[in-house]
Amino acid sequence: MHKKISGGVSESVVHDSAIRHVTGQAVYTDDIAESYHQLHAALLLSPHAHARIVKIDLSKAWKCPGVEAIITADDIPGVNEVGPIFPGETALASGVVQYAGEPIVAVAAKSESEAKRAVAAIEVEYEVLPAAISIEDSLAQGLKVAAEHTLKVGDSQSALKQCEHVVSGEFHIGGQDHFYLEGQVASAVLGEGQEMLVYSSTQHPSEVQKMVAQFLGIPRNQVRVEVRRMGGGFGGKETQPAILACIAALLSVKSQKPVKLRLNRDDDMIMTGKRHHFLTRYKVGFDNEGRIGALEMVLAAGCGQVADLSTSILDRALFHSDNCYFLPNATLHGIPCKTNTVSNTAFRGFGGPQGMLGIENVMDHVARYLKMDPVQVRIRNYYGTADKNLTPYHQTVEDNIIPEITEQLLNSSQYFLRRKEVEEFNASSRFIKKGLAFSPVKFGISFTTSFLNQAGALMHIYADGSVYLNHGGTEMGQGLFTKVAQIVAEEFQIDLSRIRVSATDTAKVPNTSATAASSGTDMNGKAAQIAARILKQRLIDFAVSEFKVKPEEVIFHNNRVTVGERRIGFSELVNMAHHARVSLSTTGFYKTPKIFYDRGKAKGRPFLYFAYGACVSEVLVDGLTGEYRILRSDILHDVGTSINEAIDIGQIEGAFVQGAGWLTMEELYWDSKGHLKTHAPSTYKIPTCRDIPLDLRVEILKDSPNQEDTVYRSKAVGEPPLMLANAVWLAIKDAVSSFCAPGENPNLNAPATPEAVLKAIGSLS
Ligand code: MTE
Ligand code: QUE
Ligand code: MOS
Repeated sequence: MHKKISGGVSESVVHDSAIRHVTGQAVYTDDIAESYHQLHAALLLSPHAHARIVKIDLSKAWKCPGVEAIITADDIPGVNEVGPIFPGETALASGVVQYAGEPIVAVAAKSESEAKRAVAAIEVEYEVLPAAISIEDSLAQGLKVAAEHTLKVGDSQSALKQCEHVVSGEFHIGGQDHFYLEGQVASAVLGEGQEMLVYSSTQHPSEVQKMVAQFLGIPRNQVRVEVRRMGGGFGGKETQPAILACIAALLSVKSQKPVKLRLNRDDDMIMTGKRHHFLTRYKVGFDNEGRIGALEMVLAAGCGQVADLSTSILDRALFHSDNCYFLPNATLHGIPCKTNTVSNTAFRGFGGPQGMLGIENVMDHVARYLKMDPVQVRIRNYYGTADKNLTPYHQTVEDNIIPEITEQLLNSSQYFLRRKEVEEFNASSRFIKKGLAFSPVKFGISFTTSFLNQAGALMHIYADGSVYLNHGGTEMGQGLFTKVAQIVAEEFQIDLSRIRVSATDTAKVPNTSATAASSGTDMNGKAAQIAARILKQRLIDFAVSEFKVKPEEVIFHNNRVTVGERRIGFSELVNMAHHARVSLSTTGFYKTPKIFYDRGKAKGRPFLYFAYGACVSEVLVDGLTGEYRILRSDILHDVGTSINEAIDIGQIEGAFVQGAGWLTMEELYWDSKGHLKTHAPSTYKIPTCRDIPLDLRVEILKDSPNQEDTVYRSKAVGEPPLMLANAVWLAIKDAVSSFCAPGENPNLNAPATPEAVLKAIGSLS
């Protein structure tokens, strides 16, 4: 057999920046060398949740030392607009402020502290207006950021009347701060001819380019956005970075100097959007075996002051309100509630986690009501074949592997044996109870807005045989650059070390989509593969004419090319092709096939395929304090054929722990005036190494290639495993329920903080 290349597809190579990450050599936006006349910006944020701006007095601020530029909404030469879907969303408040933390004035000065001192000298007069803070406030007043939306299959209203049992309930699902380690930052550098170069920590360079161009009133070809990496994005850097970039760019134009705007942690948490919190209400009808006959569910999403991506997020929540379960009759209704709080935005899972937790809570309610094991109820309701595979959005589920995953995981985790042990333990322990839960995951892959499913790549082979690649995706720690480079190495059959992926740059690949919806590798990997195949074909054509062989006699393997009887080094062939005047540069373009969605009819095939997984979690709950530990979590997750198992396992572990944080300890609290009280790690607790399961067992599902023609039959992995953490919340709920009589369904909200756990126990009879 041939010797293999080093770093091809399916090899667990380390992240291309791993060493730089841990040695501090990785360059983030704030680390880029500053110019000698660099300016730093600071923002004045609204102290009120809702108010009219009566007067802004900048006279004292202008007199502060070091000040070089001050801007308000009145100074914008183009349009004050950052709305990703709907117009009317501003970078700087104009006339009114709609949340506490909204930026009103920006100052650029020689140092950050001088800029902050000038901000403190700004005088603003407000006329305070009434504010809606909670989802309940918003529902009562009928405030919305966009239209309501419904998915419908069958006839839930009449079916509910036929069901043997009907139960209903409601619960709150909290939001979540992204808590990326690197905060939001943008650095604008004005070049010759008023060209604007923006270094932005963004998942969406093309959108930053578009918004900056609009803001300054110049064409997009005058704006270039570059991002080498982010210190985490998690969805928080899809739309939010445009606000900072627009402000930094305009300050740069006004001062004619480079300007950097970097938020500190408190301002970042106060000013930028988070995961949507939800109020979920349900009514479910089922038979004696726990089979669901009808479901009506209302998802009220707390969107904040403007829409941002809320409509798409609520859509995705509705699309995941079935999870793995066949609902013959369902009406799923979404309400995008407007509140005078920061506009919420994308966060890993993009509404999917909230939708999925809703139905998981329903499954639990049904099982407790019938006094059945929740696993049995779940399995009984799984999507099946033929007449049991239609989703509420009328896509059929054709790649369902959740039954196999379930069987394998229940066995490997010894679920039923441990269920007995938990019951025995609980029978003999009065104040400390154990809880055990199983939860499946099915997550739809593709942007549900079909046109976003496109990606591009730019590839050069230099005459020495080294390969330079740029694609539209951004690196935020998820390992995208590494995976795409592995794909290119595999295509050319050359070592990974010969491939360089350069910083994402709007001048190299234009009009890109956000790196989001977990589809970074699916799409950019394909675009790079297409580019590589174009160049490879040119090399084959060259070899065929040069050496008079048939195309099939040209074979790439282990850094060499076999051409008939000859063996030529890859770089040698490249150099020969160059001398024969063969073009060694190309673009690659990919668009996801098969997908479409008619939002008006709420029908279509929004997803190319589904990613699956399941988790069993066991917890220990102290009924006197509400405190708990996750004792053990077993995960079996589907990544199709893995491009890099080490990276995939990292994604599964990271997403699961992030999900567990969301559902257990991360609590956002706004007071009645709309001030976020949890705006620093002192009051907002993310999971640390002490909070992960004492025993965490992660397995990738073996021999499960993607049924669809994705790159090397892999599956997206970025978001789906976050929802495995539903099992942790359900396990806590299971422990809570053992403090009460059989058949009762405790009313537990998310996050299940110790306070929420105590409240749920206290609410029981
Ligand atoms: N992993 C790390 N380390 N950092 C991140 O910011 N973002 C997640 C996920 N994994 C994120 C991450 C989110 S929200 C998405 S959509 C995907 O990565 C995006 O990258 P991908 O499509 O290349 O998987
Ligand atoms: C998942 C996502 C996104 C999505 C849909 C998904 C996402 C995103 C958008 C979006 C939709 C409409 C727009 C736009 C963006 O949709 O991240 O600019 O006009 O940005 O299912 O992750
Ligand atoms: Mo991820 S929420 O789609 O950036």
